[in-house]
Amino acid sequence: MITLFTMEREYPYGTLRSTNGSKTKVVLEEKGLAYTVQTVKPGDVWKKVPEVLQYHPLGKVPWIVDGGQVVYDSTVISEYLEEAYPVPALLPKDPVRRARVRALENYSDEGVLSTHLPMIWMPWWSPPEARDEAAMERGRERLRIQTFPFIEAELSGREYLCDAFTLADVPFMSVAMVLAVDGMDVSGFPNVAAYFERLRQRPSYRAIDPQTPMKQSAGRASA
Ligand SMILES: N[C@@H](CCC(=O)N[C@@H](CS)C(=O)NCC(=O)O)C(=O)O
Repeated sequence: MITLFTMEREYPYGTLRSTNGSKTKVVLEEKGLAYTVQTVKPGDVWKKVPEVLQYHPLGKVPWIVDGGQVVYDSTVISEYLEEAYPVPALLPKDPVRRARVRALENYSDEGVLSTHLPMIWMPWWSPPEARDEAAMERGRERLRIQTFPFIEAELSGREYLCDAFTLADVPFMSVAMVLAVDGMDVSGFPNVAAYFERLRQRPSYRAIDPQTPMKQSAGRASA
């Protein structure tokens, strides 16, 4: 049984989840693996307490424990799960296509999940009166100017970023989750808008859907 350590918290407008932890949850779900979720207190992550640092030396989530083995960093976890549990495959076999998947996954991690997206997502974890709306709008503007034109073009003639659903699409499951709460209008990017709807229709999205309460999303295979 795999244990996923991540941050999740219930709010009146839905269950908010770590975007990187959500990546791991989606991969576990797509592979149909049995897992349980242990929530880590956001305060313990921000304060980098020893109980977190002993598992993740950067003091972040997610990490997993699989058969006593600790693996941290969502991208490394995805690659680990792909190698340890190869069916169904989330990476193509062809080296050129594998490189495309990895490049797009890296683009989303570096260019969206660790940059523009937290500008929108972090304030949702605070009370409405504490939110800096102007900063949130700057995050949306960066998605509009930098991210969505690129993704719109990459999706031309494709349902997913590398044709079939792969690890390249996993970070965008988290973007779809964030924007479901935020309500950002993406209609100016028809391929992107249809892609988000397609991602939200996948059974694995249910585990990170803000409408799914914490206790119902702790790994369907473990219930
Ligand atoms: N590259 C890491 C990034 C992990 C990350 O930034 N996680 C956030 C939560 S989504 C976190 O723990 N932030 C706390 C911090 O940066 O101190 C991954 O992909 O797992």
